[in-house]
Amino acid sequence: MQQSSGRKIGQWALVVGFLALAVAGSAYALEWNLQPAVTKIADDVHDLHEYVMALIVVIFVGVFGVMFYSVFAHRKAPGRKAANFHENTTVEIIWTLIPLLILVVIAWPATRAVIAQKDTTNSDMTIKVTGYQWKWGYDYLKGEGEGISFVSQLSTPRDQIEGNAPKGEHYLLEVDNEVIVPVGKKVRILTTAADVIHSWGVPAFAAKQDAIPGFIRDLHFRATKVGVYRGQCVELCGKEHGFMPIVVRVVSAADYTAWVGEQKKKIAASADDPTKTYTLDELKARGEKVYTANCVACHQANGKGTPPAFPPLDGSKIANGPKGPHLDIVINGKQGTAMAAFGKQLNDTEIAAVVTYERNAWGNKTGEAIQPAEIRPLRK
Ligand code: HEC
Ligand SMILES: [Cu+2]
Repeated sequence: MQQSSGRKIGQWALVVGFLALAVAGSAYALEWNLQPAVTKIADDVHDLHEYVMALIVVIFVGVFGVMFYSVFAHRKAPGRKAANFHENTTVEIIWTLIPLLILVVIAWPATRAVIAQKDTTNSDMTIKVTGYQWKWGYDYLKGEGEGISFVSQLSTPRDQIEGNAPKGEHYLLEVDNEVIVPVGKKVRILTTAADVIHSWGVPAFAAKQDAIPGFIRDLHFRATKVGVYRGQCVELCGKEHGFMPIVVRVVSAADYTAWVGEQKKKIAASADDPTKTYTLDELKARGEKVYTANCVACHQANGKGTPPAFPPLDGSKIANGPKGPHLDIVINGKQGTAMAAFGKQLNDTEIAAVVTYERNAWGNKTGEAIQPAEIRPLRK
């Protein structure tokens, strides 16, 4: 007797402890709800969430009510004989039908929401999103902004990440180049990736889709409110997975047009004119940049390469011989080796510049300037 009442007190203490924890927990996490919805779909998802939640509460109270009542009312007393009942067809039919009904009333609206979420037809504009370790590339493919493309990277200072500076308001949720879209327009996003699987998602839009190398998936959203909405890569993609946020800035139609105009001007200003003639020094300076961005990983900044895998360019027969074979290997690559066909990645000016640089850097002194106009005829 003594022992069992002690155990009872212990059990009650446990229950009270859990309740206290739950209350304290929810008071602490004041922002317990989903992010405010900014699209019709997100609205539907919230409604669905609340509806299912209510349903679950009813089921919870029903099931646990019966259970606790049974435990209490039919608890075992000394000498009591247990009731013995089997195979009650009515009860079996009821307990099959009720869950079936519950499933239907959940599945019906849920399926409708999922179908609406997947319907990417009739979009006003299309943006391709490419996941990289660890940043996002954006290419505006259809609509007013067609031709705009940029890379968007985390802009939180390293000091904050390493704990040497106080954390900012949008810690790890801020980027250098935001995705700009107009309010009220249906935006279709194509997702893909260049290395491993990433996933593009913005909770306020209820929009999320894996970005898979070699595949194109799509999603859409139509933002109803101007504002800045933040998301993150939501597929574990390696060491900096938590450092590739997504920031979408929804602006008015007029602001969007202005932004597009600005971007187009920038593109025009930075475009290379493939018919222009440059001096040797101009080509070398530009070529060094192209080389640093595209070639140092294998051939090294000092041109010595890492033989035998990656040959040195300093003193190489190709970089010091006739320009034909040199241009050929850079434009077309070398099949079966790591030397890629850079003709697909670089424009005429960049190829002319990098080859000129290689022919005049380190110990290489051909004194030869290769002009962009020479590249076009060599492209296949
Ligand atoms: C991923 C590694 C890699 C990168 C990046 C790379 N290369 Fe190469 N490159 C190679 C390999 C491997 C070879 C040797 C191919 C072979 O077996 O002939 C090579 C050969 C060459 C050669 C011929 C050298 C010789 O003497 O045989 C030239 C010229 C060259 N690369 C230029 C470039 C330029 C210009 C870039 C940047 C735009 C570049 N490479 C980027 C791997 C690379
Ligand atoms: Cu990722």
